[in-house]
Amino acid sequence: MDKETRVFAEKHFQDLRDRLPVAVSRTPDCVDFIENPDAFSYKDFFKGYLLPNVPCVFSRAFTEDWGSRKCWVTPDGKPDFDYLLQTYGDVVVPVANCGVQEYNSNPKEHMPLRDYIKYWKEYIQADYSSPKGCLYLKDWHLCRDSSAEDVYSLPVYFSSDWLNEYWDAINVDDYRFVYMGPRGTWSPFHADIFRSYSWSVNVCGRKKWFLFPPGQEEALRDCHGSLPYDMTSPALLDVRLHPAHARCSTPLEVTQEAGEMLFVPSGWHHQVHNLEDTISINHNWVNGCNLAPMWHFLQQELHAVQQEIREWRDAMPDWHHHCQVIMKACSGINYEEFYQFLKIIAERRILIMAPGVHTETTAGDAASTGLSTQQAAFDASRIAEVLVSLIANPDFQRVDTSTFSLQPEELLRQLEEAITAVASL
Ligand SMILES: O=C(O)CCC(=O)C(=O)O
Ligand SMILES: [Fe+2]
Repeated sequence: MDKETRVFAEKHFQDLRDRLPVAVSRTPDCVDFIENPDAFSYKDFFKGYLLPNVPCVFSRAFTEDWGSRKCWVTPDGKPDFDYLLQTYGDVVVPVANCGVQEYNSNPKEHMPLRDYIKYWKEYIQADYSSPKGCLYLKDWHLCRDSSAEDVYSLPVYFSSDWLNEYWDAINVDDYRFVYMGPRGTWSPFHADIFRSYSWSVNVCGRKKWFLFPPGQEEALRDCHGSLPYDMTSPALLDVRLHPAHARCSTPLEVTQEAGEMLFVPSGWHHQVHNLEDTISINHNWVNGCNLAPMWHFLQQELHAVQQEIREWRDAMPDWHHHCQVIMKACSGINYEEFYQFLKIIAERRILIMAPGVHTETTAGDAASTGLSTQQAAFDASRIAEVLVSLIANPDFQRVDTSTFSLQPEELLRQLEEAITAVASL
C-alpha cells in the first residue's frame, strides 16, 4: 500500500464513520471481469473493489501457474481422481449431504478422501445419482492437514488477511478450504463467517453464483423472520410465507469458469451451484476494510444470544458470562477472543511501525512481514477505531480482563502512539 492509497482509504472510512455499522455497497448492474494480471495492481483492486465492497471475477490468467490446475485436472478438464487418490487418498475430509437440510446447512460426516472419490466415480457412472444422496466435500483444511505449497499461491489482492494471520500466529486453525463435488452439488444461501470476505478459484469445473448486496437479504425473510435455505425455491413466491419478497431485487448471477477467481465482498449473501464436476479453493479473510462490519456482526450475535436466554437474566448471577460462552459455541468467537484477535494483529503492526523499522527499509517495506509501513499504519488506525468502540461497549466492560496480558486501554494507547509516530511518513 502506498501513501496515496492509505490517505484515500482513511478518508473513505472517515466519511463512513457516521453511517457505520452497516457495510455500504452500491449495487452494480453486473460483475466486472478482470482480464490481464499485468494491468491490474493491488491498488486497483483495493480502490475499485475492496473498499467499495463489490464483487469481481479475475480471468484464468491469474491462476495459470497454480500446481493444482496442472496436477489435479486431466487434459480434458475433469478432476484427476488417480492423482488425488495417490496424493491425498488417506486424508480424512468433511463431506456434506446436499439433499438433507439441518437448520440452514447440511449434515456433515468425515471419511477418507479415498472413500469420497469411490462414491464420486460411482455417482458419475450411475448418471449422477446414488442411494447415498448428493455428497459434497466441503471445508477441507488442506493447508492445515497437509502441505499445500505446490498446490496454489495466495493472490496478492487477498494478502491482507488477518483471520489466517491470527490463526497461524496462535497455531490453532485456518480459514483456507478445498471444495469438491459432482455436478449438482451446491451450497445453501448464506453470508460468510464473521462477515468475512471470500475468494474462490475453480481448479476445474464451473460454478453458478447468486449474490445479494448487504441488506437485500432482508426481503427474503419468511413470515417468521428466517432467511431461506434455498433462494431458488418456488416457496419464496408464496406471499403469505414471504411477504417482502416482491421488494427483493434480482440477485447478481455469475458463472465462474475453470481457473477463474471470484471476489465475494463482506456481508453479501450468496448461494452457489456446481454446474459440472468441480474443485475449488477458497479462503475467508478479514482485514481493516471489513473489521467494523465484523465487530457489528459480533454485537448482533451477542444480542441474539441475550434475547434467547433473557428470561434467566435475573435468576443467574453470571448470566453475562454464560451469554459469552454460548456466543463462542454458536459463532466460534466471543468478545474475549475478538480482543485477542485485535491484540495479536495490533502488536504485529506496532512492531512494523516502531522507530528504526520504517526508516531502515527501502520503500517502507518491513522485511520480516512484507507489510509496508503505510499498510501497517492503515491497519493500526482501523483497529484503533474498533478498539475504542469495544472498550466503550457495556458487554465488553463486563468481561473479566484481569488476566489479559495487555489491558485494552494500554493497547489503544500504544496503537495511537505508533500511529502518531508515522503520521508524517
Ligand atoms: O463453492 C461453494 O460451494 C461455496 C463457496 C462459498 O460459499 C464461498 O466461497 O464463500
Ligand atoms: Fe460463502
